[in-house]
Amino acid sequence: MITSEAPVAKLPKDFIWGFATASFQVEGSLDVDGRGKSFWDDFSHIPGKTLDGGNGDVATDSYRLYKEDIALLKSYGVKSYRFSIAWSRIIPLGGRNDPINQKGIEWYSNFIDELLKNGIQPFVTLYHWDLPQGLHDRYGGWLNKEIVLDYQHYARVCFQAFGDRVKNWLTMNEPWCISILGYGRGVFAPGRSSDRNRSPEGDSSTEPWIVGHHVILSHAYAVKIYREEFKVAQGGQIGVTLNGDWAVPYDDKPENIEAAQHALDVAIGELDPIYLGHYPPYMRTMLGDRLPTFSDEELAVVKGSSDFYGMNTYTTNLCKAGGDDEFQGCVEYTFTRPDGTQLGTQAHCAWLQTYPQGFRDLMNYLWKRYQKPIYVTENGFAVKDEHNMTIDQALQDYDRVEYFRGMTAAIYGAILEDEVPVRAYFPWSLLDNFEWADGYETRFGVTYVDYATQKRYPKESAKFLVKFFAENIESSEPKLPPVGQVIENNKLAHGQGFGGGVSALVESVSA
Ligand code: GBH
Repeated sequence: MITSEAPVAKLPKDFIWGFATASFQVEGSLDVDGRGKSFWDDFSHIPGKTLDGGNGDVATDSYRLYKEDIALLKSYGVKSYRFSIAWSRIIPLGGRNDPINQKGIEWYSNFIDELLKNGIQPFVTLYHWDLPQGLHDRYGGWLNKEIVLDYQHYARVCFQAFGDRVKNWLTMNEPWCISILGYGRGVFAPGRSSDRNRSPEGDSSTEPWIVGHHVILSHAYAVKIYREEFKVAQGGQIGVTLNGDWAVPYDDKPENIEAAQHALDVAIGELDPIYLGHYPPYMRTMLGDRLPTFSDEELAVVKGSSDFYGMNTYTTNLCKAGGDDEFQGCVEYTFTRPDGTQLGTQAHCAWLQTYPQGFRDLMNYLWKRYQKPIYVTENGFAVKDEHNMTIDQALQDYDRVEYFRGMTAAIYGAILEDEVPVRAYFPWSLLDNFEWADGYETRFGVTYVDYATQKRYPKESAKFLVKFFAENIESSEPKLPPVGQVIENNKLAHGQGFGGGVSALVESVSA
C-alpha cells in the first residue's frame, strides 16, 4: 500500500512521533541528589521478585547519561520524547507537607531544556509506577484516599516547575497495571495479593478496585488543578493513558463473542468513568459492591477529565468465555486459533504476539466509542531470547522490524483510510531497560544497551522507524531511500542514508 511510484498520502504535518521510557526503568542513581525511595527500590531487591534478580540501581544509567540519550533521540529525528518524572525525586517522602527537593526539580528542568534545545517536545508522565516509599509506609499508598491530596500536590509542583515548557501531560501510566499487578496478582510493587505464597498481606478481591478508584480520583483532581490554575497561562493539554490490548472472539460461539467484549470492558472500560461517566455495567455485575462508587461531586470532576484518549497497546488476545480471572473479565486468553495456528510471531514474553490488524481494529473501536483523538503512548516488541545473543545478532532484530512494519501500516491505514484521528505514536522503548518483574532479561529497546559498558547501539528496528517517519509525515524532508530498502540492504545499517546520524552517534557513544 505504500509504494514509491505515485504520490502517496502522508500522515499530517503535526503528527507526533517519538520514543517512550519511564523513570525507574532507565534512571538509576537512586540515592543521588536527594531522591527518596520509591516502592520499587526495595521490592526489586527482594529475591524472586525479578526474573534475573535485576534491580533499578543503575538501569541504563540515564540520570547521568541524559545528554547522550537526548543526542540519540536527536539522531533518530523524533519530534517528541515521552519520559516520566520520579515523584520521589521531587518530593522525597511524597506528601503534601513534606519538603520539596530543589535538586530533583533542577535535574528535570535541565533535562527538559536539553530536549527543547534539540528540538524535541517533552511528553511527560507524572506517575509511571514508582510511588514514594514514604507514602506506602505512612498510610498504605494507593489503598488510602489520602493519596488523592498528595498526588494533587505533587502534580501542582510539577505544573509550576515545568509547565512553562511542557505542553503535554499524562497523569498516570496504565491504572490497570498499578492496581491489578501491584495489589491483585502481586507481581509488581508493592506485591500485595491474596496468594500467601506471594505476600503475607493483601486481598486480591477488593484492593485492586479500591486502588484503581483512587488512581482515577487522583488523576481527575490533578487535571482539575491543571485546567483551573495552569492551562490558560501555559496552554498545554493533559490526559491519562491506559493499557488495552484488542480482543477477538476465539470462534463464533455467542459466549465467546460476548467474552471478547467482557475482556475489553475490564481492560479498557476500567477508565470509562473518565470518558463516559460510569463503569461498564459488566464490571458492576462482576464485582458488585466490591467496585467503589463515586459521589456526585467526584463524578463531576472525573467525567471528561482527559483531553485525549491515551493508549498503550501491544497485542491482541483471542478470548474464550470461562475461568474466574476477574482481572481479565473472567475470560481466558490464548494466541492459538481453533485450527492450531498462532495469531502472530511470539515475543520473548508469553503475553505478546504480533497482530497489526488488531491494533487497527482497536483504534477504530476507540474512536467510535470515545470520540476523542487518540495518542498511542506505547507500542513495542521484545525479540525472543535477545538477551542470549551477541550484540551483532541482537541488532538484527527482524521480528521487531516486522512488528513495527505492521503497526506503522496499521496507523497509516487507520488515519488515512479509516479517518481515525490518531495524533501520536511512541514506540516502546528508546532503550533496552529495566523491564520490571522481568528484570533485564526481556529487551524492548529499539536501541541495544550493553549493560556492562552502558554503550548504546541502534537496532534495525530503530532504523526502520526513523526511515518510516522521515518519509511518511507531510512536509518532512524525504532524506532517505524508499521504505523497504533499509532492511534488505544491510549496507544502510552502516551509515548510508542517515547523513551519518545514527552510525556517527554509535561511534561517538561507543568511543
Ligand atoms: C507497558 O505495559 C509498561 O508501561 C512499560 O513500563 C513496560 O516496560 C512495557 O509495557 C513492556 O512490558 O502476564 O498478567 O502479568 C504494557 C502492558 C500489561 C503488558 C500487563 C504485560 C502482563 C500481564 N502490560 N501484561 S500478566
